Amino acid sequence: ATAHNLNVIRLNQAGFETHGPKTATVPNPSRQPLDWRVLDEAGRQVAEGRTSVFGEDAASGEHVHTVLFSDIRTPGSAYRLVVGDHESRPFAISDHPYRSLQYDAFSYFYQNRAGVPIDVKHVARPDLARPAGHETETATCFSGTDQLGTAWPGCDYSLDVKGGWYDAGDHGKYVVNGGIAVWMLLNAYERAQVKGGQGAVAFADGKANIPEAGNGVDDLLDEARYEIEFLLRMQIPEGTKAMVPVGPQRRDHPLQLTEIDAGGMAHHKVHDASWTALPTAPADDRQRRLLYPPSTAATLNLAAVSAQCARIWRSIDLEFARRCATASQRAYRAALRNRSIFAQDRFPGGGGYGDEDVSDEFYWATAELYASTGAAAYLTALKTSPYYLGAPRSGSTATGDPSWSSVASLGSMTLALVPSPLPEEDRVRVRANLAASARAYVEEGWQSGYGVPFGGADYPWGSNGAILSRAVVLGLAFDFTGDWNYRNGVIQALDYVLGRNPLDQSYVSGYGARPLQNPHHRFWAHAADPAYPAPPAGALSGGPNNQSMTDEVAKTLIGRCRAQTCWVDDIRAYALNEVAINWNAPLVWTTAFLNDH
Ligand code: 9MR
Repeated sequence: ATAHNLNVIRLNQAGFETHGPKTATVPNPSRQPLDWRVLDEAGRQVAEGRTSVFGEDAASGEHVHTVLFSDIRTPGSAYRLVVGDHESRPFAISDHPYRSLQYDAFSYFYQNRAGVPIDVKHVARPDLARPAGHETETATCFSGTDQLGTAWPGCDYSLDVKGGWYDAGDHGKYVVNGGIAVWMLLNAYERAQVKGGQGAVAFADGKANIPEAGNGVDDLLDEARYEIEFLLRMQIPEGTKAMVPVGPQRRDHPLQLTEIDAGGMAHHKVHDASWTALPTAPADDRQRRLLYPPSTAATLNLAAVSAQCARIWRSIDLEFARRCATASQRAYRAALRNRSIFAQDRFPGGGGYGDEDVSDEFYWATAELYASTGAAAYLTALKTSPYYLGAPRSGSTATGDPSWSSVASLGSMTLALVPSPLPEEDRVRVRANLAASARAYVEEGWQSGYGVPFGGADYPWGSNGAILSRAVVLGLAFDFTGDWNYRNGVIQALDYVLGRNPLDQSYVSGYGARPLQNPHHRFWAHAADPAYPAPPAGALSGGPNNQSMTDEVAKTLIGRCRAQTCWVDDIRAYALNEVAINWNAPLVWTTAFLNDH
């Protein structure tokens, strides 16, 4: 779309809560406030006022005004906001504007399952059904020479690593990203259990359209378990040796490999020998699937998530809970033995997800194990961590942003939320630190012309996921403090991804007047080949990225966009417009949170 197609009044295209905050942003050079009014369906004026002149906004590059019209508290389907000569699109006000999005965002996970057919009964359109991809997936280790000249010997075992979710638009499965995504879904479950009420039954058995509905177990847990079973399969059997790079190494050089006792470690990832073409339906992939070396990060990620699994399933399926507990302890021990084995981005065919600082992963895994077992030894270990209770670190908020490479906040959220023998004063402190992060995010929202709780003039790969992951911290901070600024911050984040942004774009498929349509996805690839389906509703684009503009579309924008405008709805634009499990998970979390009141 070109600029003249855009509506200059930018607001959440999916609608507003009856009693919630209602804000819009209008780019306009005027230094003086402008008159605004809101009309109802019949064209009657229901509110009026004057804009606030925000001024120059760094992330959009615009001079903007903001409009606050929260006082309209009558549900309606087609209000319009008028500012000067401009009229917004019709927007709705309703009690639960996020109810269907919660389930559509959740369905993303089912529809990206590997190893099983996607059944027409469980999708919104027949063309979204597909045969199973990678139905059998017994993989052995990469052998041969990597892109930077390391000779890898391979391994003398293979693992059955079927199942789980595809990571994103590609067919890879990566333990660290699978782990944080499943953790976030399970955290939504744990949060709802602690709080009780409506949220605790939102994903009760039969509420979601997945094959397991009716099996007596909460649907959210069924979906999460599908991924956990895969993560457990990535763990290396005891008594197994592996060749790995030990310690920091030169990034641009062949690696020095050493043999280790790898039992209990997790392989970092499994993917094809080379990237599958776009489009490729999962069932049509004929390439070899390979395991890539174990890493400390993946191992601790597995330790963390399987500990969370152990405590949740204890009352639901004891056998599974025990399997998780055993896997967690094995992984944790293996990581303590092999503390600095880092994944290296040097293999063709998949993403890197490399991370050479695993101090936060140690903290997270230890926190999960402590919350699950209450064993004092874990608390002792936690107290030696620089992240304990979200201790401030330079350059970031008290608890740090949640992301695949930065997981300390996940540990802090668990310590703050989950009942455990944690000393009361420590629980108070970790909650206060989460609230301090939330407060910082809210303040960044005040510094943003579009109200987004993500300041600064630079937006990273997956910025929409980063923003919604902050909104998870905001949501928990609201639960802990009752401060409505934090709940409003969650709404501001959703307002932004649903249309209150300089591109006038809903980044969620199927929602809003200008929804995401052409995500980078190998099956939802209608934009590349009409034989493939368009995306289902409820998928979130990675979003604007002015930091690593690596794909062919993004490259054409370098130097020609400001952070929030470095985006195109183009299937080729993997650095801007891919969809991914770690971005859809906070979309589920935040919509479930808002629906729970
Ligand atoms: O989300 C990841 C982002 O933080 C990285 O900057 C980027 C480049 O390494 O990779 C992103 O993850 C991709 C992964 O490597 C492969 N599957 C698709 C993921 C989303 O784009």
